Amino acid sequence: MSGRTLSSSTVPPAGHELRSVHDTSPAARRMSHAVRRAVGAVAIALLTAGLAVLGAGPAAAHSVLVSVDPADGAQLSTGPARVTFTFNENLQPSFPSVTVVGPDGNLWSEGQPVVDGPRVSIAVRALGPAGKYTMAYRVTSADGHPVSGTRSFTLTAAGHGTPGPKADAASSSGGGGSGGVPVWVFIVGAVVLFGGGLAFALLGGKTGKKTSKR
Ligand SMILES: [Cu+2]
Repeated sequence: MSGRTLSSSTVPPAGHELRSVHDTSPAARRMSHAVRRAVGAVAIALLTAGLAVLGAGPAAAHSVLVSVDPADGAQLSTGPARVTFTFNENLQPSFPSVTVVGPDGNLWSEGQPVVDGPRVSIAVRALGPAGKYTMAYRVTSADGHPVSGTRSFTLTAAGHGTPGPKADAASSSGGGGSGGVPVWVFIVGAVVLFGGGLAFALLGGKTGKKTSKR
């Protein structure tokens, strides 16, 4: 009996509620539409934000090295004419650097690196000593960030080529030589300035004390 009364008492209100929803004024209906739209907009915003966060990795990533010729770890009996790094997208042509450094620490690449779409390459001399040659790249990614790395191949039979300059000397003269004032000049300058300021402050303090005493 109680169950029946419960059901009979609950059903009418439900129907009433339903009816009342249908009977709402146009203004109220517009309100609910607006709310639904707002909720939908928020949901879409959250979803796109989530996707953006998820997509941030790949979308904002640097250009990625896809392959190198000769292949990383290759065993070669004769040296390659060029070393070519290929990336997943076109590189920016600014400030590319590609070097091939031999087991003797000498530079075996020569000339300037060439950027061609997704590739950057450099000419290589006839090689010298057998052993590991390190191929290094530093390029400007499509997104403007620099990317760099090294790969290597092994020359199994010594060649008769003549090396370029020492890799260290070449890189330091290229990087620091034109850079101008070395760091130690700034350090000495800072020490002199600081020391001078300190001496002035101390002397000034002493004379101040003396004059105040008198
Ligand atoms: Cu980047």
